Formats: sequence, C-alpha cells, structure tokens
Amino acid sequence: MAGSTWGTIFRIMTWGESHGKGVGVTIDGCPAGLPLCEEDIQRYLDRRKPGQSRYTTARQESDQVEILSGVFEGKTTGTPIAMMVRNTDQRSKDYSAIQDIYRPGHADYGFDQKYGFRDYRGGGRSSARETTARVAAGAVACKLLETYGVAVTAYTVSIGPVSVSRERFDLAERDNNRLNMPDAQAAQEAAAYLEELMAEQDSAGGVVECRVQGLPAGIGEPVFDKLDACLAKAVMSIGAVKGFEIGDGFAAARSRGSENNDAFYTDGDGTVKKRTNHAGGILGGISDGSEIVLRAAFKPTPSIARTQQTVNRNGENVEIAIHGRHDPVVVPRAVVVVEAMTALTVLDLFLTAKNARV
Ligand code: EPS
Repeated sequence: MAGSTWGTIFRIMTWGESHGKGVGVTIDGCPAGLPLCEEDIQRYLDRRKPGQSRYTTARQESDQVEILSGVFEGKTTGTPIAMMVRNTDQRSKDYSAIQDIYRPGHADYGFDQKYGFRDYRGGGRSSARETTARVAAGAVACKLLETYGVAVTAYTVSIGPVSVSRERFDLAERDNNRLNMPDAQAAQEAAAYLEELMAEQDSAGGVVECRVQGLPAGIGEPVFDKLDACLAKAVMSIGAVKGFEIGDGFAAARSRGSENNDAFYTDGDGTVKKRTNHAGGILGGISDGSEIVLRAAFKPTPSIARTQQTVNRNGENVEIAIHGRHDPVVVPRAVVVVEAMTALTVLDLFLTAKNARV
C-alpha cells in the first residue's frame, strides 16, 4: 500500500494494523545529537492511548513504545530511528459478524473496491490505531523543534454544538479534563452532551485547534509546497478529518479586504510585526513570523451501536448494529495527533528552508 510516508528531509514511514502484532514508524533524516529516550515519546503516546475515560474506547492498550534503532547513549545517531508499539488487547471476534458488511461511514467499501479484500479486524490500517505511529514520530519532531525555539500546542475547541469560550480560555485547563478543552465549563457541558448521545447509542464530532509558536518568517515553499498546503494535506490525512482551516479560514470568505488584511508595523527594533493575525501566520504559503493557527474538523465516530441500513459484499441490503469498543467521540485523543502532524510538517519545511539562500 503506497502513501505511508511523509516528509522530504525529516521523513517518516508508518506501518502496522489495529489487530496485527503492532504499529510503528521509522524516521529517516533526524539529525545526530538530539537527546532522546523512550519517556520523551511515551508522554505523547499516553495522551492518545485508548481506555482513558468513558468518552474513549474501552480497549486497554498501554501503548508502551520501544526504540529499536537510531539512539545510542541517550542521543540520536543520525541513522534511522525505528519505534514500535505492540498491540496487546485485540478482540478480533468483535469483527467476525461484520466482515462481509460495509460499515456506513467507514473505509470498508473503498478498501474492498480498491484491493479486492481487506483486513476487516478492527479496520486494519484504516483504524484510528494507525495514528499511534504518527504520534511517536511527532514526539521526536516536537523535541527537535524545541531546540529551534518552536512549540506546537493543540486542544479541543468544540464537541458537537459545545464550544470553548474565548473569554474563559485557559490552556492549563486542557490537561485537567478528559475532553482536552481549555475551558472547564465547556468541558462539563460537552460531557453532558456526550452522555445524552451515548444513551441514544450515537456519537459526536468536533474541532481541534493547533498553534505553532516561535516559527520564524520564511518557512514554506512558494508554489506546491506552501506551508498551508502541506499542513492541510498532513492534517487531512488523519482519519475522520473532514475540514481544515488556517487563521480565519472559511470566515475570511465573508470578510472585506480592509478587515482581513493584517496591518504590519514595527517598534523600530528591526522586527516586522502584525496588529492582527487573520492570516493564521502564513502569507503566500510562507510563514510570516506570527503564530500559526489551524483548525481540523472531525466527523462523528462512524461506529455506533444503533441499527443502520447498509449493503453486504453480495450486494444485498442488510441491517447492521456495531458492537464492541468504540470512542463516542475521537476528538480528545486526536488533539495530540494534530500536534504530531503539524510538528512533522513544520519541521520538514523548516529544515528545507535552511537551504533557501547561499
Ligand atoms: C477503532 C475501533 C476500535 C478502537 C480503535 C479505533 O478498535 P477495537 O475494536 O479494536 O477496539 O478501540 O482505537 C484504538 C485501538 C486506538 O489505539 O486508537 C476504529 O474503528 O478506528
């Protein structure tokens, strides 16, 4: 299956299926000398792992990472860094009953049409479990970005109809609630909303926002590899993402030029600043030195227990009710996945930009 690599200089290849032996990633292009240990990766994986609350899948995986290569005496060696996480709590029998049925909202039908058969156990490679490998690679990218003074931070901004209030916004609150919302009141309201949906055997979607701080101006290539174009591809490659915005995004379409332009100014200290950031930190596909702001819209989890109409492999109309362990909402666990894909993309273009001038 092609399409499992990302990046040009800092390049990753992910592998593994939800019900196979494990999932993993190889990073090629990480510079030598970066201090790195399994705990650096584990901190990120723990934010994504399943079984964390009643609002996530009940599958119990510790998602313990093993670094197999590329690190010696606590530092990267410049050779490929291979990392793996073993699967331990597969329950493939949950999928036997639906192996010949196309789950609405899932990749099943497309995979069958493309390959003629599929690994139906847990959705194989189309499972959200695939994102484990992205997060492991993203943790390394974040550590390397830190050495350049760049920080990537994501959080949940909405679940269903409940949005965080910009007045109550408190990033420290993000890690105090299971929905990863930087607003305690919104988290409570969203939890109540999820309880209602769960009682109705239904699921919710939501929006993750991500900010990149400390990125200098000049990152991103002018035509096809624009910073925003690459971020869009990276973030939209995360399963369940259906929408993507930079800065004001779709709202900019309703704005006027006089409102949407961010005025430049200088304090006379030699740096160029902007009074506003409607552009989300990117102009002409190149970072402008202000904060990068992006948002990803996630659809509601397609695996729901209530009865749905569908079709089987024999082309017959059938009914399906999906049981087993599923997230009533994927958004809280996806926060760190958005961080990972953003970090991998920004880092790769940051390293590319180093060769822009003699
Ligand atoms: C998923 C379905 C469930 C989730 C899984 C994502 O798989 P299973 O039926 O095997 O428990 O648990 O999430 C993870 C295992 C994970 O690590 O994210 C799906 O359909 O995407």
